Amino acid sequence: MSDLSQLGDLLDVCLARSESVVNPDMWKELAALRGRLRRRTGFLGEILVVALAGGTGSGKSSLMNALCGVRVAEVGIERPTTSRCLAATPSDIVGDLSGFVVSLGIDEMIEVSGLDDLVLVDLPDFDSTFTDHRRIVETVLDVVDAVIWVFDPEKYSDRIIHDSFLKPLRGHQDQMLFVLNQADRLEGHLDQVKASLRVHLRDDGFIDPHVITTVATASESVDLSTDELESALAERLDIKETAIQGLAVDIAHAANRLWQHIDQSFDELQGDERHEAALAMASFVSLGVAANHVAALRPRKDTSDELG
Ligand SMILES: Nc1nc2c(ncn2[C@@H]2O[C@H](COP(=O)(O)OP(=O)(O)OP(=O)(O)O)[C@@H](O)[C@H]2O)c(=O)[nH]1
Ligand SMILES: [Mg+2]
Repeated sequence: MSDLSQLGDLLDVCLARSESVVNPDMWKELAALRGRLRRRTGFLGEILVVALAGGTGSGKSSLMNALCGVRVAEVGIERPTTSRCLAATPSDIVGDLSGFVVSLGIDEMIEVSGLDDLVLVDLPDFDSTFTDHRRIVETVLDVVDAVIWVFDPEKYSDRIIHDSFLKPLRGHQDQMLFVLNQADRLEGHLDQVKASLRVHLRDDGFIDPHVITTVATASESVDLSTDELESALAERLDIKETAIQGLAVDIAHAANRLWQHIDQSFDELQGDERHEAALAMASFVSLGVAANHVAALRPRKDTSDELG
């Protein structure tokens, strides 16, 4: 079990054992921390879970293969090629994935030795006629850390993508990475198309959208180009880790505060009340140790971002 799931379980135990023991406001603060932990970590706290979304043929599966360094997803000429959800995961975390797999409705998982801190989910396209596809994309957004929206040179201004998907999701800008793929096909026009895509995204309601360009298939004359996207993903993981570290510090402080709060009146308690208070204090000690452990695992950064 991961450190973060363990921390979540300990928080649940503390909440159950302390409800009748501590002051209700303090208990509510603890419950709020549990909510923040759940939201921040999704199902895989130490890993960035990223879905690839976009129109059919934009190059989602090709980009997944390029990021994995091996061919894991089917790439095709006939559309749509991908009709099922496929996840590529680092090899050693499959045991932690069951909740995630169920909630996303993932059909197939492939372990990729080259992936470190990244789970990639190749989604079916969302402009084909299968309403099922749209449902999958919508479900995924609640669970993943980031979504890479893959555009191609032909359909980057597609109304379905902008009106039905991106506009309603403008509030989730922090989760989005916009990629213009097949950049090799835009020789001489790349800057122009990039600027035009930025205008569309601004019209959708995204503030100062950044567009990353990629080449997801190599040929004799063209190299793969995914460096900028990989840097952006690494940056996302840093932000996520910093947020989790800050949350772990808050949980450690809360555990300490609640332990002291119970301890102050402990001597006056008798019988069952004393027993319950002792159990709650023991749980808060374990929680404090676990939270300090999670906080110490991650490099400390100056940013005091609050994404919870
Ligand atoms: N020139 C060029 N072709 C690309 C690039 N990326 C993908 N392709 C081609 O575009 C076609 C579609 O790629 P896929 O990766 O199957 O696209 P997809 O988005 O997964 O498509 P669906 O599964 O149908 O939704 C394939 O023929 C790829 O070889 C690229 O960067 N440059
Ligand atoms: Mg595909």
